[in-house]
Amino acid sequence: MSESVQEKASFIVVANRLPVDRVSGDDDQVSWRTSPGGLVTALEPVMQSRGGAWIGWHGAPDEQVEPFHHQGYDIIPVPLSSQDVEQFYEGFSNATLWPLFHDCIAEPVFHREWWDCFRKVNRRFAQAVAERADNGATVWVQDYQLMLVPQYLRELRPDLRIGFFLHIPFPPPELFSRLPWRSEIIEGVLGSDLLGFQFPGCVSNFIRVARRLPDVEGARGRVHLPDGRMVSIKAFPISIDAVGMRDLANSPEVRAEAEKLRHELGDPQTILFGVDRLDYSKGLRGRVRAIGELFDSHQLDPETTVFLQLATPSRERVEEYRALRGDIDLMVGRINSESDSLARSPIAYRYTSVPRETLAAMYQIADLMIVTPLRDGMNLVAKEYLACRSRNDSALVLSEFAGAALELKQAYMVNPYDIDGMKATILKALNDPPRVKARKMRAMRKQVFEHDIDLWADSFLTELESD
Ligand code: ADQ
Repeated sequence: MSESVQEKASFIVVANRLPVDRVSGDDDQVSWRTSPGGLVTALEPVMQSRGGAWIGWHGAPDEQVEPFHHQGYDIIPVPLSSQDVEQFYEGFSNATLWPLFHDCIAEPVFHREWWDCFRKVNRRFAQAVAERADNGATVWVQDYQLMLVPQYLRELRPDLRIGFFLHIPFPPPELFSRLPWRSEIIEGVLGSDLLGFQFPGCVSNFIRVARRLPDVEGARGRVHLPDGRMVSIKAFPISIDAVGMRDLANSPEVRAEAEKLRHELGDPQTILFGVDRLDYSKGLRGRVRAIGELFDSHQLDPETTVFLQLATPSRERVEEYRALRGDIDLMVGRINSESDSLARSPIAYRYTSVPRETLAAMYQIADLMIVTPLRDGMNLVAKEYLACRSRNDSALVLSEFAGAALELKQAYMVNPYDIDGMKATILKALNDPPRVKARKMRAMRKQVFEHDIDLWADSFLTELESD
């Protein structure tokens, strides 16, 4: 395979972010490192075998980076100015669409300037793809930041096969209808040949909304447009590299790190674990409240039990995220300061991102994994935990509002708005007999290993490329 950037590509992935992070060496030499993440793991082999390009933003504003070749495929950076970051990314993507699509847990903000910028940047991405795509190429557009790209791209290049996958939920029509630009967004994604969602409820929500457009008809996974085109719409639940995650967790290095971590936590008998981006959709406030009350009432004993919560910094310039961070700091501080135990704090809370190895070690020592989003497209954390737990001696508490709940039916299911219900389920998950837990874990692990990320990518692309 050539090491130079190809002029044209027959397979293109376009996403808001590129799959690489810039690293500066001691000698100020700049290099690029593959970012960790399921999407990259899944799509790298496909791009390498087909000769692909990944088009997206490299992460720093007001900077033009030349295309380069990386690990067998091409990286094509699309520049964003500081104003684009503010209005397209932090604004329309993350303060309008994100809360709107997560059932309005936070109030969506509508600004006409943000919308104008969103259109402008989506055109820029579509233009970049149009210039790079070979005749008849397959293009896979990722996520809510690029919902207008399919339409703009089709206008420029009707010869392409265009797929779109939404990683977050698609809301019910009653909520989606609030969006002043609702028709434009729907027309935007309908530029695709195939539209993928995380779970079937999103498919029906979308079809109900699309049918409101003039002369559009839709039913049973298809939408027919006035120009005679037909768009297929289907659920493709995303997953993880289950074998890769299991092998990582079982490696001697990770096992050693797990032992070290357990010791650093004071060798507790029981470890409860949560790990999320610090996002209001992940249900952290309710989770911390429920566990705090269990410690307060001594239903959880701080002498023997620790709740380890890791939160990855996220969207720190968006107001809702700053407020959330402050709230969690306060709640954790209060619970820890009021604890009777002088030996250790009941909650070990870290606001940081950690390497995959450390995360795998944490999954290894967690007796109870707690995943309680108020709304989530899928939630990969739940699946990663299952992949790492070969001994079947632990339990997963899972929100019924995560896409993952539709596949992981044997989890200890909770309504994350119901604090008392969550407390009772956490205690039940800790105290159920080992054979009950083992049965649940086996069934869920089977589901995750049989439905991994390769299957997800293959089924989407096979469907997109079939006639
Ligand atoms: P996210 O909202 O980012 O993704 P999620 O599915 O939970 O949510 O994936 C988060 C990823 O980040 C996991 O792989 C996890 O291991 C990692 N991670 C979290 N905190 C970390 C930390 N402190 N250090 C290191 N790694 C950390 C969106 C949608 C989801 C959907 C995915 C994929 O919101 O619903 O599942 O896309 O489609």
